[in-house]
Amino acid sequence: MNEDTHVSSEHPRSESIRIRERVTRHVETKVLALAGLIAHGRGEAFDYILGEETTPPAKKAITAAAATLLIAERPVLSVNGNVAALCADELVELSEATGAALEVNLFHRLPGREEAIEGVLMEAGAKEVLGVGGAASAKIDEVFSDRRRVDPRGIYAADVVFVPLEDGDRTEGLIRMGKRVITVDLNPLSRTAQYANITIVDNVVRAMPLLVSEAERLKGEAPEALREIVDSYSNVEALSDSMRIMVERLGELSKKGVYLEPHDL
Ligand code: PTJ
Repeated sequence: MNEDTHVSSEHPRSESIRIRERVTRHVETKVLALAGLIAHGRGEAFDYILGEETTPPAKKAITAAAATLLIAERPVLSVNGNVAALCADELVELSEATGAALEVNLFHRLPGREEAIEGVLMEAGAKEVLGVGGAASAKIDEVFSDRRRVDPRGIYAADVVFVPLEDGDRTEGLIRMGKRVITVDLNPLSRTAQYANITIVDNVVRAMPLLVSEAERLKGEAPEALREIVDSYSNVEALSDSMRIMVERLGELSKKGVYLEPHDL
């Protein structure tokens, strides 16, 4: 048994259940919005189709994302409830590796949530967290949710914003403001996945450690080499390849119908 869970590690879906238990627990701590559970379930469904592993197009997107963050002048990592619940440690590590600021930015700004997320990040080693309470005093025009409230020292002034597991319209708002947007989204059809400059179609739980190690690996490279990585990346190609992997996988499985080995019945 794992101390995080009441489910045995022998259970065929133990990792997925352990993650579910983590997000569920974070509803109680106020880190996660209730809607975050629905978002998580949607992600899981796409992950099933993807085959629950990091694909070659996701790896390319991760490399381009690391290079983009490293050459940015004012990069910011936007943190919502789901990402804080799932990868607080890696967010802090990525912030340290790239010099990006951490900013809480929520769709559901319910009382106590910003502070709860700030607490989780601080516990993971963050030195400063932007966007909490009155600090989110600037507004992004044409965004019609609480996400419009941003920190003038953070997202408002950023040139590159990392917005993992984002909902709809803010990505468009940020792009209209001239910022470059990087996202992680298992659903390549979502508005954010479609509008971002770099879309990592992968589970954030798998993508974040890879993004941190890629940022550490590329840290010493010359800016021209990093620029070359960014310029040669195509998000259209990455999305197209990710969708093709899903279609091909389903195509193969559909030939079998039953693809799991039967247990002794
Ligand atoms: O904490 P808040 O208030 O800012 O709210 C955060 C959520 C996630 C609830 C909010 O942004 C939301 O409603 O998002 P959506 O519109 O459900 O979009 C989230 C996207 O993330 C969906 O396309 C999911 O498929 C995707 N997703 C969910 N879990 C994962 C994921 N992508 C990668 N890894 C995951 N673990």
